[in-house]
Amino acid sequence: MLFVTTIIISTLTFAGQTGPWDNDLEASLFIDSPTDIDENGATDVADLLELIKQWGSCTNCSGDFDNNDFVNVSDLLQLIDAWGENEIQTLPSITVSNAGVPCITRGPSGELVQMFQWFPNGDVSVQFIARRTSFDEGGTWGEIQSIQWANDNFPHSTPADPSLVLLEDGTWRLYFTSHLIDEDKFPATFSATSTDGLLFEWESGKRMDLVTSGLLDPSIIFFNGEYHFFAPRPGISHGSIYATSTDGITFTQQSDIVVKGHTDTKFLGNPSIIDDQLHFFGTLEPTDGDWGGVFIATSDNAVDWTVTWTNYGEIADPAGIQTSDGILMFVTALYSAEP
Ligand SMILES: [Ca+2]
Ligand SMILES: [Ca+2]
Repeated sequence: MLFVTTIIISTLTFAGQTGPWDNDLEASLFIDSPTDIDENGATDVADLLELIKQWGSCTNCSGDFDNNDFVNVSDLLQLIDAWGENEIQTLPSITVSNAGVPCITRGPSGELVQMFQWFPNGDVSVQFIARRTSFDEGGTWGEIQSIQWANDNFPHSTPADPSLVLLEDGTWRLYFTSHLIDEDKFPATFSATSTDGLLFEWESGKRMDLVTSGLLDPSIIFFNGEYHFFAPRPGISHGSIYATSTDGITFTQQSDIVVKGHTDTKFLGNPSIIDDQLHFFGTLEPTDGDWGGVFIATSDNAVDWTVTWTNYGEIADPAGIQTSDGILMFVTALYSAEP
């Protein structure tokens, strides 16, 4: 929840914003390069050393870029030609205006399913969680639809901060922030289930809350046999509130996550599994001004994290997913008239 609503008061307001709808959802693609053998985002010395190790006759080898069963000069020349950071492509054609706070996951048929908060009239009076899907690895997207609710005839704030999880049986659970107006002092994390990813039914109770403050921006993922819950701790510039669950319903809070050596990597964003490793796409706490930027960190156990990429700028609250072309990342960006 980056935004101020009448009910949930965000701690963030952003420079240049005239309202909470004043954002774009912008996409970029980290294009995989075959010469980045160790997949660290660049073709560099480690890849060169690996290629040299494979030098000579070599079948099914990662350094045999032209697949001729030899790692030799032609592969070396290709590696040298690609030397440096992998290409990052911006994708303005799939920008969504007046939107932010994305999540993205795969559906039962391998399609990409994205959710976000949408202010379709450029007006805060109409806002909801919307979704769209892509069946071509993010190249093109279907119509934006508002998700529907089957049983929400009780007083609560507008659901926000979607985090969508595909369950083992092909149905969905959506985690989100809301606030039961008659019952609770603070917003907390709730959940809803759905068979089609469009019509959702609230589940009873809360999935997570804090006793002394609101809990915003939850993100949940199933990894290594359990559900992992992340959310920025209100007022803290780095790390994450952290909880685990075996069923996705009852979460046990663990010690907060601290990213060693970093004071600005806030777990406002989304986790994703890339090459079997847990990644977190998070938000850099601003040091000067109101927008800090975004980061990517990796972990094998969800507790110990290594920051692998940072981008400082007027962006926040990202989500990413592995596609056939690389890593597709969405960020919440300050609205620009010509995306
Ligand atoms: Ca590399
Ligand atoms: Ca070769």
